[in-house]
Amino acid sequence: METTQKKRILSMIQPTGTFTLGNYLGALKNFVRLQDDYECVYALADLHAITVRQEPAQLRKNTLEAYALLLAMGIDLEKSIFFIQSQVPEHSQLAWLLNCYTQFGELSRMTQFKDKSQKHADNINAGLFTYPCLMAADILLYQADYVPIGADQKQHLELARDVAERFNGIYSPTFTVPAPIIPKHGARVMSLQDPTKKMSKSDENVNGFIAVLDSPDVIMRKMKRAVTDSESQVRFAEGKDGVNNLMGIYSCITEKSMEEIEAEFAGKGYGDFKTAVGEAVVEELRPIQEKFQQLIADKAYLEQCYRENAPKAQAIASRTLSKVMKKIGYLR
Ligand code: ATP
Ligand code: LTN
Repeated sequence: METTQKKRILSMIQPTGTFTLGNYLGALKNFVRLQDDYECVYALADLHAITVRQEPAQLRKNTLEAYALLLAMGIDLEKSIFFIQSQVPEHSQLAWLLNCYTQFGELSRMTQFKDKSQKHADNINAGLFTYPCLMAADILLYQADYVPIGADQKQHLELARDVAERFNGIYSPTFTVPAPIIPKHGARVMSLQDPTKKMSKSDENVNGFIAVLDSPDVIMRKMKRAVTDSESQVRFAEGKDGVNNLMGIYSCITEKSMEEIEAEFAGKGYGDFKTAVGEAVVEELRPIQEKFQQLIADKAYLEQCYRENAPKAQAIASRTLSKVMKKIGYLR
């Protein structure tokens, strides 16, 4: 019998295009790191993806590539469960139930809804609005203790906590109330072109983001073009958003502190600094890119992996859903 004392982790990412350095440093790198100390459950949030219109063939391609890319980054199926959300129907089922324990006012305060409805003014669908209920279902189904996310998802996690506490209060303890894990550096990687905005894969200016699969040449070029300031001194300070951002990226990869980075580049210009950051990024991503190319060539292996992992996730999710339905008063 399995007797595990490990706390459980759950996190997901939407398979909506190539992942950026922001996704990697803010969330995905942590997914990999946490696998030894926690029981981890990870998934591709393809149900979430359709809050924005997706072309069917492209969604299929993105999902398979995202699956390969996360394996390439080091998600280890011997240690963790890694599945595709739409293959475990309990997510949709619990999401509906949680919709009825979430207030319109709470959802109206979500900043991502406000941002995305501005960006996609022609398609402000109900799913975009109730998306945090689906995210709460994702987390609560697995009784997760911790959820690794970037800073932009903190508000959604707080809503999941509120809904869990509310449900537990109305009935009896049912859900574990989850806590976020947000990295110290990398939690909010900013655009290289406008360091007051978060780095985003949907940025129309491709120089604003580095994609995890960008070639070394492209990475170095984008780094060299990154917006800095006129001071020409590598130090972490207010008003130096561009430099702060590059220092954050460098720190996240090399694990050097801001003081160590300032000392390393004392007396040097931004040119040397950008080259060093660019090279660190290239070296960090190189093994991931190589592994990705091997994995994406082996579709049969990928299919076998996600097919095996869905029932493992479902075994956990269905237990929680059953408990919830019984408490609400459904005939079983
Ligand atoms: P889009 O740019 O289309 O809004 P996204 O890049 O934000 O999408 P998501 O799937 O929403 O991608 O995010 C996946 C994970 O990556 C989340 O945990 C999120 O917090 C994290 N993340 C996204 N962008 C950044 C960023 N710039 N810095 C740090 N973490 C990020
Ligand atoms: N909403 C997240 C993706 C996501 C997620 C989750 C993250 C869906 N379900 C559960 C953590 C836990 C996003 O858009 N970044």
